[in-house]
Amino acid sequence: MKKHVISTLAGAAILAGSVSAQAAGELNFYNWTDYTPDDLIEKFEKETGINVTMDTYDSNETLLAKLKSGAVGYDLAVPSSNFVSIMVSEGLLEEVDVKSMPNYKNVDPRWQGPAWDPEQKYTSPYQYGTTSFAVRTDAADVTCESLKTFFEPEGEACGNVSVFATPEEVASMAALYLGQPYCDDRSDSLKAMQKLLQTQNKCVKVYSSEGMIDRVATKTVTVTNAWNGDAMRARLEGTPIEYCYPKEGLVGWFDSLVIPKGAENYENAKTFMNFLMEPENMAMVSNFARYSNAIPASTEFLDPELATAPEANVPDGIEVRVSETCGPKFVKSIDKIWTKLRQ
Ligand code: SPD
Repeated sequence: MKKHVISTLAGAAILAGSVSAQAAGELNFYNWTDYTPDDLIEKFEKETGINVTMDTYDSNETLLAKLKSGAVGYDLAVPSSNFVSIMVSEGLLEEVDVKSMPNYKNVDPRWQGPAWDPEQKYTSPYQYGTTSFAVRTDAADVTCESLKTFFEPEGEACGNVSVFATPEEVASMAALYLGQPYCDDRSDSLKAMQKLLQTQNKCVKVYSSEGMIDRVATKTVTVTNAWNGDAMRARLEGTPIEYCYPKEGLVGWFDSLVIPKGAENYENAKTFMNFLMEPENMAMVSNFARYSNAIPASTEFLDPELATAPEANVPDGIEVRVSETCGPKFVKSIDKIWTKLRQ
């Protein structure tokens, strides 16, 4: 009996030990769909012995809601710049001294201490790019010239449009088209935005922030909301697609790694942040997802077509207006407009 007690205790101790040893070797990574290369994760696991579990989301709104729900269990996530300040002010992120990491020296000085994290206390760089729309070049009634094609499509294009499933980015594009500042919560501006989104709604086939590459490849839609990297991937896979630089401009964004509050594997998350600031590793991300990154020395490892790709090079004279963190009045209003639109 005694032996049993001892062995039970020993077993419990071993179990406790093995649980914590296992916990020390885990990393739960929550990232946008189709944004993390498998070979990068395999390399990280091989180099560090840390086992990575992936989960994905479709938008900043989904990520924010998940972190706010408290039911997290994630050690790393990738919000866009305009959501970082919301997460910081709501106490959803762990502090992490990114500047003291060995590979921080590899970050382009112009992206060190960025506006959304001036002391680099919460974020390390992932990728950056633009949001616009793309068209099938073999389709009727589509042109890249203006955001009109996206918001007020005509002819055969109407009924064949795909739009992101969350309001934040669509509202920013609508602001560009309407000539408004971002986050404009004046009632006339909100009314104009609502009217425009209702007009567009009549021509929308799909609201989704995922699966754009397949929908365009199969010609399920001929006009689609798009991030530049996804559009480049679609083109390289043989789809006749053009990423549009409309005269009204594009939305710019920068995605970063952050550690959610209470992350169980905080040290492993830091290890990944540092790992990703290694030029060769960051190049693996850009070669897969086809966006720009903030590690200049990664250039020598990048696929050559990235440097010259039309999707990665904004033509002269086209404005890229970086997305902003909107105030509560605007967020509430646009959520209401969006909910009504999607009923
Ligand atoms: N395939 C997923 C790409 C995610 C890019 N991030 C977009 C941020 C938009 N604000």
